[in-house]
Amino acid sequence: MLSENMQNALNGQINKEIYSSYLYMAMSMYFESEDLSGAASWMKTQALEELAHADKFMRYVNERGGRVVLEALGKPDSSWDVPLDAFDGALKHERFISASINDLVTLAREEKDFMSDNFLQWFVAEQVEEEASVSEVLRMFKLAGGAGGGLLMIDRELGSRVFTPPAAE
Ligand code: OFO
Repeated sequence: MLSENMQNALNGQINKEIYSSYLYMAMSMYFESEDLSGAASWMKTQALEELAHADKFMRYVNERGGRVVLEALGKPDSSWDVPLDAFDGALKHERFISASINDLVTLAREEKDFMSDNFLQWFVAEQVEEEASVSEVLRMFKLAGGAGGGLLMIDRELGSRVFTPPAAE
């Protein structure tokens, strides 16, 4: 059985994961409006992945006899001037999510909730990938200088990303 503290913290994380999806969907729509269909598709894939993360947390709370409570979502940003700004925002957001996962692990250890600690290790590893993949795209955008043929090449490459549900990884 989850402690009330842990249950509340996990519900908070579920909200953050669904918000991540909302934010990346907003970024996807921004890229679509900029005629960057590859980046739009990359971000839509990321939005789906975030929903899969939320689902993983929700199933875990239920498995441990807890109660999932869905809270209101914040309004995501939508004011990016150039494509690079959106990926910069995505990296900042992923660092925030990593810190939040670290806080959950700290709480699990303080409470000697080793089941939650073990469950959370999947997310600790996932955040290494999340930060790395966004950083890589950001680097590519910086190299391309934000315009011209380089940008189109990056956009084509980003369009090749496909969604893989976590369970199938
Ligand atoms: Fe769920 O990892 Fe990104 O936010």
